Amino acid sequence: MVAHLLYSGNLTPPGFGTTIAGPQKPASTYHGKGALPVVSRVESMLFSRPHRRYNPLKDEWLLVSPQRTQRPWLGQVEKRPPAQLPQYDPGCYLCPGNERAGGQRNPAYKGTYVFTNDFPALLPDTPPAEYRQGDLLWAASERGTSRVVIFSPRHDLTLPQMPLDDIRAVVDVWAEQTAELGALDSIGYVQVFENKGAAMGASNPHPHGQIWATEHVPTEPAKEQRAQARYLEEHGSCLLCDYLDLERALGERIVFENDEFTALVPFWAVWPFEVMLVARRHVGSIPALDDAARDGLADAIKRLTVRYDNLFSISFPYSMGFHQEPADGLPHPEVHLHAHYYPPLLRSATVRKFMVGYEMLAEPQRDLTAESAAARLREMSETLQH
Ligand code: H2U
Ligand code: ZN
Repeated sequence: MVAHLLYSGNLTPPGFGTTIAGPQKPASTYHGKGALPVVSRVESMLFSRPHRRYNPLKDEWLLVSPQRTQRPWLGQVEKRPPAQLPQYDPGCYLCPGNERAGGQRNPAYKGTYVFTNDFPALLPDTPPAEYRQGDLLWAASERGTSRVVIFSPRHDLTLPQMPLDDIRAVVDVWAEQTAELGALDSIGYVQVFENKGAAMGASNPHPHGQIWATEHVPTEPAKEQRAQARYLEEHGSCLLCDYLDLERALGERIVFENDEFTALVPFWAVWPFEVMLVARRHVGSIPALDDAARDGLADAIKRLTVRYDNLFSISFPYSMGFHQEPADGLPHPEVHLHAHYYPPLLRSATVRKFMVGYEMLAEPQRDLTAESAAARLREMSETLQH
């Protein structure tokens, strides 16, 4: 029998009420602010057994199997990241003054440093072209550029180890780059991201991220933009503003917050310790953040990444990135700036979650509930312990 929830809100997904997609239409309605929904019975009945959760940002479902967290692990174990690195590595292609793999030499930069990727995935001068055979074979040229953003001249630091002012400088670079690239006629979207740690494919421990700017809005932000636009149309309010109100009222998935950003494990999290940093005031892009909000973002990044490092006492790997409004010059009231953190580690420094089998063929699945992940992260100290 399907458990009928005691609560549901104005986030009621389109699949609700149908027999295939999820629970039936719920009894009460939450309007974003005010009375708290009753969740205790739901938690014990539903959340401790296999269930599906809806991701309203992507309009997708995932499977949660909380009863599996105790299963034994005889599979691959990850290498622990090296503990001690030199401040300067003569063999590093990102350290100041060194030659890069492409033959160019980095200047003796003192803070952040941005350069065009020597092996770019996108090229600015790609001539426009399209190939199409009916609805089955379709290809189109894509203009764009890929840049590398070095966060610090120090080879041995990571964001959680950097002083707050230096993280703020990284936020400013993201904002400048988004504005500069977004102003180009050929660019429709600016994707800011960071792969941290070998487990996520980062090619070098020197603290850096990347920016790929493209002509079209890529698949993931486009999916979110569509869902946010539909929500705005149906509810007359912003999806993430309403979601934030709801999560702040419930509290159980909030990790921490400052005046500008809230860090939470989304109800629909897929990666074990997935976190979203959500701007507390409605804003569409990194350049649109004012001075206080940029400080708030730097503070939230530091506090989150320190908690991550403390979780398994290692430099915690993840892929993170921002979702912001398209750079098409049009108003996008539906888009609410946020960052996703997707860390692969599951239960220790060496055991990771694999997105294989069922995830590749059916839908994402997780064992640990979002609520227990949030509780673990809430317990972590905001002072680096190693
Ligand atoms: P990761 O975020 O995956 O570590 O990628 C770093 C980027 O740096 C990668 O895209 C680029 C690679 O192409 N790179 C250079 O542009 N110049 C170099 O000398 C080596 C790496
Ligand atoms: Zn280096």
